[in-house]
Amino acid sequence: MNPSCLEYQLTDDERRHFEEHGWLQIENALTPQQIEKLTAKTDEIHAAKVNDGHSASQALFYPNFIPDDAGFLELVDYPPVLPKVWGILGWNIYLYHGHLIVTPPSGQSRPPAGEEKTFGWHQDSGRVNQEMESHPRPRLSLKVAYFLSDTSEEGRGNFWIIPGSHLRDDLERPQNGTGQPEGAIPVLAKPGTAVFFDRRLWHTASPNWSDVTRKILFYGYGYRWIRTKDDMTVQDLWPQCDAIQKQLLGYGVNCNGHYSPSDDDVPLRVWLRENAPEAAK
Ligand SMILES: O=C(O)CCC(=O)C(=O)O
Repeated sequence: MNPSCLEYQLTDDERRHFEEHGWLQIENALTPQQIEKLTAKTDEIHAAKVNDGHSASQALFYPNFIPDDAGFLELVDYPPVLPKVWGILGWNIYLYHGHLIVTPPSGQSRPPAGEEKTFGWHQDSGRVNQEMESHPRPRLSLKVAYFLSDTSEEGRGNFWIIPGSHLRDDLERPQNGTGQPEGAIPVLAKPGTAVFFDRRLWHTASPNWSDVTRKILFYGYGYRWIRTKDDMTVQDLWPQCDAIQKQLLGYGVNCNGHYSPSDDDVPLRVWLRENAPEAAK
C-alpha cells in the first residue's frame, strides 16, 4: 500500500461527525472513469439476473459481488477510503459482507409527503441487536456505500437515515404505518459519493418514484472475529492480492489469529507501525 493514502486519514472533524451522527459523506470519492466502469459492470450483472428471471421492476440485492470484477476488488483497499475505515475501527478488520443494489423505477407515483408507507427501518446485523446485552450496543462494523447513480434529489430510491440514532437501541415508528420516524432524512448523494455509516445507525432503502435507476455498492467492514454475512467466495482472489488485501478478504493464519492476531494475520498493523504508528495501537 502506498503511504500517499495517509493523506486520506480520518480528520478530527470527520471523527467527531461520525461519532456524533453515526455517518459521514465524502463527495467525489470515485473518479468519473471509475463510476463509468463500475456502472457498466453493475448493469451487466443486473441484465444477467433479469435474463435469469429476476423481475426488471424489482430491486436487485446482489451479495458477494467482489469476485465479479477487478474494479470491485480495487475498492476493498481503496486509498481514499480505507484509511478512514481503519481510523474508525482500527486494524483488526476485514470485509465481512458486500452487496450491490440496483433499484429500478417503481413505476408508481409518489404519495404526498408523510402519506407514504413507513420504510423498512433497521440496524444492521440481525440477531446481534437482540443478543448483545450492552447499552448502547457496540459498533462492531460499518458500511461504505459507493453511489454510482445520482440520488442528489429525493424520490430516487434514496438511502434514508436518522442521524445520531446509532446510540439508540429502539426506534419508535409511526403507529399507523405511514410516514417516517422523527428525524429521518434522505441521503442526497451524487454519483461518486462514499457514505460511511455505523451499523447501528437506523437506516433503510426507499421506493424509487423517479425515472432514474438507483445503483449503489456496499462494502461492510468489521472485526476479524465476526463471521461473514454472505458467501464471500473471495479466497480464489488471494493469490493475486497483496498481504493487506488478503487480510481484508478474510485471510488468517489460523482460527486463534482472528482473536489474538500475530503479525502474519494482520499485515495492516505491520504497515501502520511503519507508516502511521499512532494508528497501529
Ligand atoms: O439500499 C439501501 O438504501 C439500504 C441498504 C441497507 O439497508 C443496508 O445495506 O443494510
